[in-house]
Amino acid sequence: MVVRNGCVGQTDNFRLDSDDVYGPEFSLTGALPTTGAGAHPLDNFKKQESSMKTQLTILTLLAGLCVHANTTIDSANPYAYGANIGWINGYADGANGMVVGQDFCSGFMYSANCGWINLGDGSPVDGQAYSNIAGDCGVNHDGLGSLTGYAYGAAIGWINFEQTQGQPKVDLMTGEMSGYAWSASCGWINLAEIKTLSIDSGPDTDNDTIPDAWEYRRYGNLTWLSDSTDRDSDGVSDVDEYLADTDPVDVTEKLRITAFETANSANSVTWPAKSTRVYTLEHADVLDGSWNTAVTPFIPSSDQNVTQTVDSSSNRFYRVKASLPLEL
Ligand SMILES: [Ca+2]
Ligand SMILES: [Ca+2]
Ligand SMILES: [Ca+2]
Ligand SMILES: [Ca+2]
Repeated sequence: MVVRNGCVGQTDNFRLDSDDVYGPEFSLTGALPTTGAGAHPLDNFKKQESSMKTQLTILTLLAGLCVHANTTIDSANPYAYGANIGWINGYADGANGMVVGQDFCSGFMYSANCGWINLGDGSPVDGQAYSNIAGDCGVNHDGLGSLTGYAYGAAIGWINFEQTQGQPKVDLMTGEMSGYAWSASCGWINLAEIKTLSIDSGPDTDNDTIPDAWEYRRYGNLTWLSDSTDRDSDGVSDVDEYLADTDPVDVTEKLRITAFETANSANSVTWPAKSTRVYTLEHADVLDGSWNTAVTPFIPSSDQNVTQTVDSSSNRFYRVKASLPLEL
């Protein structure tokens, strides 16, 4: 396939063949680009809308071969930028755009200059993450915000999401991305202006509300964990263990307040926390169903016992809630 003229620095005889599994050899060279040089590339994007419509027609045919969720990308903050290829729209047409998942990404980004860029088909062979070997390629998410692996554009080849220099990342509190992806044919692509509104839970083929990837990672199959069981009999259902990302087959691990202390006229609350979840500490003076936020929601930097100092009330109830990122 011939590289489009829009990719500056490429000649029209550069070829990618269907058996080009890894694409051009990856190397990290050169300075990181700065955005916004020259005329505003968004203007350029709008001028090429007619070109995009043609591409959308083609994509409709491709989309029938695999199932994609709607994009998670904010339509108001959808753009990555490559100095050599201009803006790349993660929201795309709104139906086939980029999907940031708990374990892996899927869907497409769209470049007016370079066409559609595939982030993966949403069905890794092992159900957990793309292996990035033949037929199983895409961009993975480690659950902590870091993106790794390969996207692919028919016109520009492989785009490497790597954590050595580019360090592409999603802020799990805001959805804002940062860092760079690397294209051997087009250079660095800055992700800093893309924002995802949610983190997709991924496939749930056994319909038990527990994402299949989490079931595979925690137990290795889809049959043991379910929406009607508490497999380790710790009083927390498998579904609630997923919501708190605690081990569903370890009776000693579950979300609970493990210490409460009063010292120096302040109360402190301690609980075991995971770096994949958002925690909210709430208080109430009476148990009438209404709770107030005691500590601004946060994600701990690592799995750890968290202690939060709250107030000095001598007669108050506290509770801790775990939430999936961007689902408060
Ligand atoms: Ca499931
Ligand atoms: Ca299951
Ligand atoms: Ca349990
Ligand atoms: Ca447990």
